[in-house]
Amino acid sequence: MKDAPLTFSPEVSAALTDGRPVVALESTIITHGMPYPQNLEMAREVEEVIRRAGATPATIAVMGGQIHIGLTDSSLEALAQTPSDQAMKLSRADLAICLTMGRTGATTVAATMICAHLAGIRVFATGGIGGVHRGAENSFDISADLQELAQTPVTVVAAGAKAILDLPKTWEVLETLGVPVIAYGQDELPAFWSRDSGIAAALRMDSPAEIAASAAMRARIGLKGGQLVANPIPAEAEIPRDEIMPVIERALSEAEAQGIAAKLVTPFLLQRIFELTEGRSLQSNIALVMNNARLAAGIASAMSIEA
Ligand code: PSU
Repeated sequence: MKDAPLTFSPEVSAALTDGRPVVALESTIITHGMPYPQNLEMAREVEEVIRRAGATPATIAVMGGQIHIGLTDSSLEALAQTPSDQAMKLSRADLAICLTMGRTGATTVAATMICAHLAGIRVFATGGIGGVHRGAENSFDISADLQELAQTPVTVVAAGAKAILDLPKTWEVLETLGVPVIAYGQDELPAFWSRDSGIAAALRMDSPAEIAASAAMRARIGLKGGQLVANPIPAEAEIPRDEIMPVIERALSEAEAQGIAAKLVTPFLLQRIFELTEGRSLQSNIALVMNNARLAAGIASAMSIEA
């Protein structure tokens, strides 16, 4: 893909040239996932967490017809201040169109995986992936993140799928698509704001080295697609399931009553849950992102030792 319109920051370019560990970060979480200024603080802090853990952060976004791999602080700030209705929320379907039109676009998990792979980055940290929305049997609303995990070879570290989704159906679809969902350090799948989902994990790993080795093995046996590492939120930051579930139910019924659909559903729900928990959900979200970034840096380091 030598013609791909990629612009690397000097920091990321040097790390990739030297074969040092790099962790990709998405930008939809900045434009559509969190309010300003907490989104900017989170975006800066997660980069620092990755640097402190010995890897190089590469926040990815589309601006001026280029896929930016690693953003300057002023670009990060501009993106964080862009109203959510002015930045495109990019998935596989709209990435090329955003580039062609020269618009500003924030990459979701799916689009970030595509861009990371183009750039030669094998690990990506986020908060929670998209998945099967509740009521999908009628709406057919299933995030393109799931298909992307099935076809693009990037290891994604998340705190599970966001608990606003239908989690059992999300894990079923991933299984059907052949995506390994690896619970990190526990036997149960995590549920974003909560450590436990009540769903047993089929796969479990306990170290970055094992996760790096399984990514390498997938390549050796010619399996396409990535891996999802489901990393539980730290105990001190979690909102237990019995506390968060009624809040989620209320936000979901408000979304339904207001006819919120398609790409607007996830941002609407995150915002309402933020309001209903008086900001606590955002603090948890930030804590789990940092935790995922640390683990991703460990996996990227293990991969660069292996390579
Ligand atoms: N993680 C978060 N907050 C977010 C997201 C991830 O902590 O807002 C974003 C990701 O970009 C993911 C998107 O791809 O939410 C899922 O959106 P949807 O459900 O519309 O596919």
